Amino acid sequence: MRAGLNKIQRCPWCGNFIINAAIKNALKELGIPKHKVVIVSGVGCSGKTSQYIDSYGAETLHGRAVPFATGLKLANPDLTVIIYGWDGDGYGIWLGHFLHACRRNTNLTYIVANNENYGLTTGQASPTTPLHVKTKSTPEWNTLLPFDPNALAKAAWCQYSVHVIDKDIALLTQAIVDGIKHEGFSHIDVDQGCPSWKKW
Ligand SMILES: Cc1ncc(C[n+]2csc(CCOP(=O)(O)OP(=O)(O)O)c2C)c(N)n1
Ligand code: SF4
Ligand SMILES: [Mg+2]
Repeated sequence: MRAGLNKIQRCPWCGNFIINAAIKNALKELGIPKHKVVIVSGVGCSGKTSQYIDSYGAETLHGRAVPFATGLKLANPDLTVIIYGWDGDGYGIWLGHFLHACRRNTNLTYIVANNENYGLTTGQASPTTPLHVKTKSTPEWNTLLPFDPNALAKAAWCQYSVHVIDKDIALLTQAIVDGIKHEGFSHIDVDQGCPSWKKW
């Protein structure tokens, strides 16, 4: 249990603040007590999310939050398990975990803070970086087409896969409420503002 929350270590105006607030709103609306919630994250700017929300939490390895959370839920089916991940983490390094979780349909809620870059490592291109934009790793322009995470999820038979923007906290909260209520694997891709690196 994270009773004493950690010092904030994110840039001002980072979209992760809004997503974290929406998670808190959703848990409050559903009336789920904090001892029944586990936030599982990997490595990235959002990695400390479990320390900013008063519940149980686990910070796992880069890209490994999905299998960790799957084991947790299978062993403790009464828990509400929320995975908080990112584009580089979940769509890049370990895309396979995401797609197989869609197929397996374990009752988990997977929120992806998709800022279209590798923020923590100072703004390299990720699998969702738009074509032709400049990043740290593509100093002229990004020559690769981004993929559509919701289309991938649906191709892997995910029955609840939505795309929302962090600016609309009411819609985001509702998407998380619906995702938690969905009995199976739910995927919420959030268009996340990253004022430090996402200049497009
Ligand atoms: C196995 C492994 N490879 C690489 C890294 C270095 N690393 C840390 S965060 C990160 C990328 C983060 O990008 P993203 O997942 O999109 O999260 P963001 O910081 O943008 O929220 C990388 C490559 C690592 N920690 N572990
Ligand atoms: S680099 Fe981007 S995602 Fe990371 S804390 Fe700063 S604004 Fe947020
Ligand atoms: Mg990212």
